[in-house]
Amino acid sequence: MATIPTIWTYDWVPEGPRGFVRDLRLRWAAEEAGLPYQVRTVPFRGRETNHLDAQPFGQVPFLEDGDVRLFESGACLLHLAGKDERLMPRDPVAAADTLQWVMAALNSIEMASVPWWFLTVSGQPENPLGAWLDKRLGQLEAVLADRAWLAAGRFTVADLVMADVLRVRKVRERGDRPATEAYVARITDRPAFRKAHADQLAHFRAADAPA
Ligand SMILES: N[C@@H](CCC(=O)N[C@@H](CS)C(=O)NCC(=O)O)C(=O)O
Repeated sequence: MATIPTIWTYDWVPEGPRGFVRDLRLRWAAEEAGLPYQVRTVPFRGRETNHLDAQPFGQVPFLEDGDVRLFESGACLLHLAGKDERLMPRDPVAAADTLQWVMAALNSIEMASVPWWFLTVSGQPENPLGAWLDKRLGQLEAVLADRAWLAAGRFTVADLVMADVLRVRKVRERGDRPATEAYVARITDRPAFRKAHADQLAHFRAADAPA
């Protein structure tokens, strides 16, 4: 019997990260592909040690699909994308294009935006990473000014992960980048994103309810 993929997240998180916990990427991908899935949780409290066998950094998300166990949202997304052509085209040229933009989202944009964000929210008056982030965002703006989708001429998992990286409010507010702003607004208006987002908010809200 085929197993239903299980997306693992925390049982609860504080208000701030709600709507941005990366299990949302996996929920969103499954929704886009029409894949059935279930969500299970590990305790947020004690996360440094309580699930290191599944996620060696004590983070979420991680994914179970039959015998496949994966951590890192990018790896989990590529696994899900392998199941459905809507996320990753089967044509090798289009698939390679999609793959490179997934990696660019994680390894060229998020690898600048996350450290910048951490320094910003920790109150650094002069964030030394701002110029680096601005350069990357400006280069991406030039790409998005020319095309509606990052890869393959249509929506792919590359747009999903890039839009998720870019939709962080402080990143969005940084500079005037109309093509990027229109791109993020359009991608996050997809019904699959809206459902995944609403489901994550409901999941954490339910955990606030008194027992
Ligand atoms: N590179 C990892 C990052 C995972 C990550 O940052 N997870 C956050 C939630 S979105 C987390 O678990 N934070 C809690 C912590 O680091 O203690 C991925 O993409 O899966």
